[in-house]
Amino acid sequence: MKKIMLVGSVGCGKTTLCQRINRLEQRYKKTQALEVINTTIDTPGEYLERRSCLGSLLVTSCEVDLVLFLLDATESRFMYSPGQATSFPVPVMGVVTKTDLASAKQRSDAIDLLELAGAERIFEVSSVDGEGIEALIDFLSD
Ligand SMILES: Nc1nc2c(ncn2[C@@H]2O[C@H](COP(=O)(O)OP(=O)(O)OP(=O)(O)O)[C@@H](O)[C@H]2O)c(=O)[nH]1
Ligand SMILES: [Mg+2]
Repeated sequence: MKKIMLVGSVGCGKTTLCQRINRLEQRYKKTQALEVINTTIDTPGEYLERRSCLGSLLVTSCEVDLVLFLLDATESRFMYSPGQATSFPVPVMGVVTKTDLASAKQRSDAIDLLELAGAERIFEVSSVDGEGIEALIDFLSD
């Protein structure tokens, strides 16, 4: 399994996805600090949202093979900068989350925004109904 770090704004579904890809029980827990779960590093949404914390994400990304930029398809805020992926020393993939709640337009807008942020490849997932989870796990298992 590739080592990954999950990045995304508060409540976008990082911890829930982390539980899903590590086949753990689904349990809500607010992320307060960087947390290592097997080969996954979960991060608090505040680290992306507070510009002063961005350095911590960059330093920690040196420990992983891949960074995943998550974006909640139903969220109107966009916390990534255009091309932000290029500031990371490892490849960045995009993950559109909460597809079970999103319209087709919200999903395609989220894909466009993750491309704008510089994500190389984009996955669409729902941690609730399981859409896209196996495809993501397969990709991470390569
Ligand atoms: N419907 C739906 N809800 C989801 C999905 N993923 C997460 N949620 C819900 O969204 C809320 C926030 O999920 P978290 O995984 O805690 O979000 P997070 O990105 O880890 O948030 P922080 O730790 O605060 O940065 C929870 O109530 C989850 O149950 C999804 O795919 N579909
Ligand atoms: Mg969390």
